[in-house]
Amino acid sequence: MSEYFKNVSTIKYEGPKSDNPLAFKYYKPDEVIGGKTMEEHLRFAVAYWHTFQGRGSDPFGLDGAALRPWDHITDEMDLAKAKVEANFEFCEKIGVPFFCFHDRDIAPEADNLRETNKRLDEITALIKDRMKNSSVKLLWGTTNAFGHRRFTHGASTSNNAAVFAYAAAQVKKAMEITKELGGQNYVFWGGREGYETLLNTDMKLELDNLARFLRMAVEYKKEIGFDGQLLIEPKPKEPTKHQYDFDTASVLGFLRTYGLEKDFKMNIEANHATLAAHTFQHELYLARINNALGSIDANQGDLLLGWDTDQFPTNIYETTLAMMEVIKMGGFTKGGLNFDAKVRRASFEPVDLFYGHIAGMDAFAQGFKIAYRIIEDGVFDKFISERYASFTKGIGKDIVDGKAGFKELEAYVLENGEPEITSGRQELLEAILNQYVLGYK
Ligand code: XLS
Ligand code: CA
Ligand code: CA
Repeated sequence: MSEYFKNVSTIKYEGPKSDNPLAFKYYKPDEVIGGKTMEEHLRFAVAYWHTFQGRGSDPFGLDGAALRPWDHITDEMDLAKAKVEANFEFCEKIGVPFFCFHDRDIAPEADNLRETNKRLDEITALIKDRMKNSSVKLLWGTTNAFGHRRFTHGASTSNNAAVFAYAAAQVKKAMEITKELGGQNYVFWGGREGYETLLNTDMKLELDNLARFLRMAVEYKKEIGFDGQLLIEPKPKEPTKHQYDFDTASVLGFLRTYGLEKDFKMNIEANHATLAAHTFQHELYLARINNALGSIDANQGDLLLGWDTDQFPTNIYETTLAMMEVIKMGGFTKGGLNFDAKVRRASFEPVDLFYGHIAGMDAFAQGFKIAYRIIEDGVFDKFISERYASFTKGIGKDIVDGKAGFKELEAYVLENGEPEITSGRQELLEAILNQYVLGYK
C-alpha cells in the first residue's frame, strides 16, 4: 500500500494559540458539547471530486496547476485505485469521518455503460474492502450526469428520451453502489437540468420529466431497500442560465406540485445560496422550518465574483449562523458538513488540501461553539419572541387561532386606532452577535 501524503501525519488538536499549520485550533473531535462529541455534531465529509479529481483548472488553464502525489500514474484504472487509497489516507490523517463522490469520480467512464459499470463494481469492491479497516464512511453518493457530451441538453430534462434513459441507468447504478457502501444519503444536484432559451425549450415537458425521473428514483430506492435519505441540492445558475432547482423555495414548490415532498430533503450549499441572492442562513432556515434540511455542502463563495468558486469556508459569522440552524433542527441525523470546496489554483501543493480542510473544520467547529452559546443563552430567541408577542394575546391570538376575519379586524382598528410600533434593533443585535463571535460572551 502506497502512502501518498508522506510529509503529513495525523492532524491533532493543539488549541487556538498553536503555530503549527498542520494542527486544529478549534476542532477537538472528542470534546463533548450537549451530550455529543464535536465529531458527532459536525459530521465532516471530504468531497472526492475536488480533493482527488480537482486539477486546479479554470477556463484559462484547462490543464490545471495542481501537483498531486499520484500524477505519475498513467493507467486510468490504476489511477482510480490509487485515489481510493489516497482518499482513505487523507480522511484518516485529517480525521474526517465521511466522504462523498459522484460515480465518475471514483471510476472513469469506459466506451459503453456495461464496461463503465464493471469498472464501478471493481472500484466499489476496493472501497468496501478498505472500509473494513477504517472508520471512514460514505455520507452520500451521486451521479455525474452533466460532464459527458451526451448531457449537453440536460439529463432527465433533455429533449432526447434516450438521454433521459441514460441518466436513469446511471442513477440506478450509482444508487446501488451507494447502498452497497452504506451511504447515508443520495444527492440529486441539477447538473444541466435547466435551460438557456425558451425558443427551443418545452419547459412544461422538462419539468414533468424531471418529476417522472425523481419518482422513478423513489420507486427504485424502495425496490432495492436503500434506506438513505434522498436529497436535492438547489442551485440557481451555472451551468445553465435557468437551473430548475433554483433555491429551496422553488424546490419545495416543485416537490409539492408533483407530490414528492415526503421523499426528498435538501442539501444546501453555501455558495449556491449566495448565487441565488440569498444568505446561506436563509436557505438553511427555510429548509429547516419545512422539515427539509437534510445535509450541507460547506463552502463559501466570493461575493465579488458572480460564479461558483467553491472556496473552503473560513468566515466565522457564516459558520455561526449556519450552525444555529443545524442546532435548531436538533442536529444532523443522516446529513453532515461536506466540504464541497477546492483549494485555489495557486494553492497547488498537496499540503494545501490539508490546510484547506483544517481551515474549514476549525471555522465550523468555532461556529458551532459560538452558535451553541447563543442558543443556550437564548438572547436572539428571546428578542424575537418578544417582537412577535402581539400574536400571543388579544387580537393577534385571534388571528393565529383563526377566530378573526376582515370584519373583526376592521372593528378592532376602528376601536383601537393607530398601532404602536417598536424598533427592530438590528444594529444592537449585530453588536451582540459580535460579542459572541469575538468570544466575550
Ligand atoms: C455543483 C454542485 C455539485 C454537487 C454534486 O455546483 O455543487 O458538486 O454538490 O453533484
Ligand atoms: Ca455542492
Ligand atoms: Ca458549488
